[in-house]
Amino acid sequence: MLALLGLVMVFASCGDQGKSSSNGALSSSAAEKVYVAPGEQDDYYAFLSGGYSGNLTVYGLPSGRMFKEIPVFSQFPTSGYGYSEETKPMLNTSFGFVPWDDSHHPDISQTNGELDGRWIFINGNNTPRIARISLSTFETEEIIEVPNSAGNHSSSFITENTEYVVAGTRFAVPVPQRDMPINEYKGNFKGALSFISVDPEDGRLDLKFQLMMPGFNYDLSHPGRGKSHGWFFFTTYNTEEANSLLEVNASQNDKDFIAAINWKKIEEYVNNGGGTKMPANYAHNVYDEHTHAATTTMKKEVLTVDPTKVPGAVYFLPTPKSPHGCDVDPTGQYIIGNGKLSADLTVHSFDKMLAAIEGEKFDGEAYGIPILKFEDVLAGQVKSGGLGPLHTEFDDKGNAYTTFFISSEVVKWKVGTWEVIDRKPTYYSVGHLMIPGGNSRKPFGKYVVAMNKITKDRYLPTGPEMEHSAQLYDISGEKMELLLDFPTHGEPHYAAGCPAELLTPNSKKIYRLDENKHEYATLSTGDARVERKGNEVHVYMSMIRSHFTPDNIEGVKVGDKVYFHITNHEQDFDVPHGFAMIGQNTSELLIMPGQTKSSVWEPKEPGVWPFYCTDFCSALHQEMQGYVRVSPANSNIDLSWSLGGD
Ligand code: RUQ
Ligand code: CUA
Repeated sequence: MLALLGLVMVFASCGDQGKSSSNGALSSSAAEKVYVAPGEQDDYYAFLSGGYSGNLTVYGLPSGRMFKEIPVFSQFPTSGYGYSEETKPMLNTSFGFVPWDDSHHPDISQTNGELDGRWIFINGNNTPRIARISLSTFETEEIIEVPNSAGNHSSSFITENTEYVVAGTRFAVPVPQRDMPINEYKGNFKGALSFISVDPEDGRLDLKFQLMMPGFNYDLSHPGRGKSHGWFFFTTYNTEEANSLLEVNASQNDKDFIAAINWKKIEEYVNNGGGTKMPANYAHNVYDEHTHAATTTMKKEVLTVDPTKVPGAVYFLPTPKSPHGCDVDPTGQYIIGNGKLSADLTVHSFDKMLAAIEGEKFDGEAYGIPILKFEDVLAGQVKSGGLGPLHTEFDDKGNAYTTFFISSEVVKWKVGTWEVIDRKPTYYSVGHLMIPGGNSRKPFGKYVVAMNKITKDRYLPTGPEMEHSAQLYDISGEKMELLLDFPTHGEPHYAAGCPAELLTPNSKKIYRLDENKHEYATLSTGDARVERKGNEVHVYMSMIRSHFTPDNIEGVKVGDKVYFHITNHEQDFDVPHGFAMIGQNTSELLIMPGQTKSSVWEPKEPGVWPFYCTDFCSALHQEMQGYVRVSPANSNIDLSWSLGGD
């Protein structure tokens, strides 16, 4: 099998030099379909995970224009996220300050199974975390660390009323972590599936319970919806529980499992006092839109649930060949396992699953969890003719679209008859794909975006590495039509999209100055001042086009820690100001209208040191500057500050 994969990969990656003749040069109608004239706006938002950038990028469809990079798990000097005093706590973990992660699967909040456009969630895969981002401010508002986990990959998918966002561990680990021989993995490591509740009002996250599953690798997951609401489905691989050379050793079993979790049942069990509290240590970081600052709370306990203690809550559905994606169709009836070492897709039936459970027709058990019979739960197989299926999305007309990594294509097939309707090449080696709303009861079946792993010849070369590439297809007709290539940033895994009008009315334009509750805010220029507390100097500064108040400061000494707390007094849309100080060992601050941000500077040498606004904000932006006089440590020059000589 591996030799075959290798062969096909070589074929797939070298086969298409330039555009193949069947696709031809793009017709002018394709160009018109993606052309968004100057001044006009796109129809859809697309949020692409940034993969190893740790962030989330925002695009418009159909133009493929990138609008923004939202910093989530990584420090972002462009805005000062993770550098400013207010945002540093967002990156706290039980491992200390961790300023990077690998972000994978964004998912937009839902109400009644439809996108509601309130928040978007994304997982940090490396140091397990889940983030919640406001779709009004486009800022990361909350990050919760996930204990007892590693490789937080089968995340961050939400249930149809955003009751929970789940986080499943890819690497099984000892729970609790301890010093033990690696080769005693089998039977001893655990795979935690975490259910994090989302407050319906303010979105606050709380780790409600962790299901301690056998030590398989939990790869991806999707919620049940409609009739299967209340269930969650997770693919597994390495049911062999190998701890070395997984490439070979985790491909031994003909079938791994999809784990079907009745989370409603477990929720009930937990609400009735079930589960075991276990000591833990994990960070919960919350950013407040009114104080403009984040705080970290270290949580010390987690509620764990042993699946064998809740009869009827967890079952295994045998699924061939090391399945990757686990996708549920808009009706909630079908659960698709994308066996990445196989050519066929396996589709399980929710109704059949319930009947098999009812009839107690089991095919043995694994660690006390009943295994259902493959034939009893199988709805059908898609004989795709492709190789290496990874992920499936759905449109609003009963069709499914599956990516094939090895054969580098998107295959369209009919849900229910399983017949293949169309296939189109991707350039190259496609991973995820996204249809706006494609993971909900109500997809918007106009476009699909394919996110590819290999770019090669699609763009002008940029040295040994090229940004990954996405392809946009029109899927409104029977056949898919390739419309556009566009580069992406980092490595997009999944993406989430929605109609533009779902978000635009609520998009925040400014922060109101009269609602600014920052403890160091300077709400009127009369309050601007400089205060000394021992060797700490706090500068209460305001900014407006085109000056800082104050802009001359004297009496600072070598050895001081100077905190600049700067409030932007603008109340106009899209008028941030920046702040940067020469030699400062941090990034700039980019401060939104009405917002306060702080950064620290430790002057090393006596002198007169300038600062300036980094964002070209007015015709007199270049005049938006100032000086700090720094005297020797033993100097007795008093603190003073001024603007325009006053
Ligand atoms: S993965 S290319 Cu991180 Cu979602 Cu499948
Ligand atoms: Cu303010 Cu430039």
